[in-house]
Amino acid sequence: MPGARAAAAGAAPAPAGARVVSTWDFGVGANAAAWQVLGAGGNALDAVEAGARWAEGELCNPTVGRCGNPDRDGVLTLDASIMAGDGRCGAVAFLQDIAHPVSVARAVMEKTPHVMLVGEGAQRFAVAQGFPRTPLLTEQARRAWREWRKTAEYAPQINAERRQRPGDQSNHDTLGILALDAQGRLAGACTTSGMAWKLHGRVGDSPIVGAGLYVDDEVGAATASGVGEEMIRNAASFLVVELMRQGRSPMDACREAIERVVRKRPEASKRLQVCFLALNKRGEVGAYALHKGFVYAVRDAGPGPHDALREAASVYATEQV
Ligand code: SD4
Repeated sequence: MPGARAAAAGAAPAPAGARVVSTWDFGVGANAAAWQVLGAGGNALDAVEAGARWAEGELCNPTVGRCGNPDRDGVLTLDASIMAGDGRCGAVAFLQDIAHPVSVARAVMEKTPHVMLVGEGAQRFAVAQGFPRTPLLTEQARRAWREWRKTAEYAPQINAERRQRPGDQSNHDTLGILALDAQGRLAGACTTSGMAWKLHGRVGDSPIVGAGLYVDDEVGAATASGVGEEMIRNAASFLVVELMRQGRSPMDACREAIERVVRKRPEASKRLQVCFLALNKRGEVGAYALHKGFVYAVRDAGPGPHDALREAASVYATEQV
């Protein structure tokens, strides 16, 4: 099966320096999947792919993978990226009917001279690589889309990702996952169905290296969630990593990037959510959001609890749900 990579066999005790962080409530599950790799001495790249695949496949939620909400024409399109700390990266955007976009992104990285494939070309490449083509839009997502069409208003809601779509088992958002392995290698992945009810053809920040994800072994890694247009405008994940390069802590770097978003669009910032999560090469973690409500999960060799969520500080202190 393409993309499925086993953890190292005969594993020693969990490596002390390894750590993985992921966005939102489902970061706990993604971290657990990634830890199967990291805890067994595996590498950061395999770990983030495992975590992202778990989010894409193992649970049904309206913002990642097979159960995602569609665009305004009722079509589900997926975006994903993956990056290693040595600069290797791959991405897919506007991909349809392929269940594991993060693994297709990895195949783009490893098997082509390119960084990003989109739409029909990405799908054709995926099928040629052995990824099955399967219709992904669920009946539930179709119903939600029909409901949305009654007003057909595109107005992303702050922290909508933490609210349940009727009937969903769980409700989450874009998964951004960053890992540091015991050998000091960093990697990250980002996977999403993007903003619900977007224009057909819209691509967000998640598959854009430097916007939704950036990783550099010399410094650290960053990922983003929220309204992707703001991340693209500010090359935001790259910005967070560059701020860490200049000596900022992960949290300070995330805060400065958020403040940049506010300075550029102060009025719009009151109505939309933007969240950053960062991990530096020493394993220090930081996060910051525009609005209260952004949570993330951390997993390492420590005693846990491994299912605890941490809430990021924010510019606006009131939770707007
Ligand atoms: C996007 N950043 O497509 C993604 C979606 C997201 O909260 O993170 N939503 O813009």
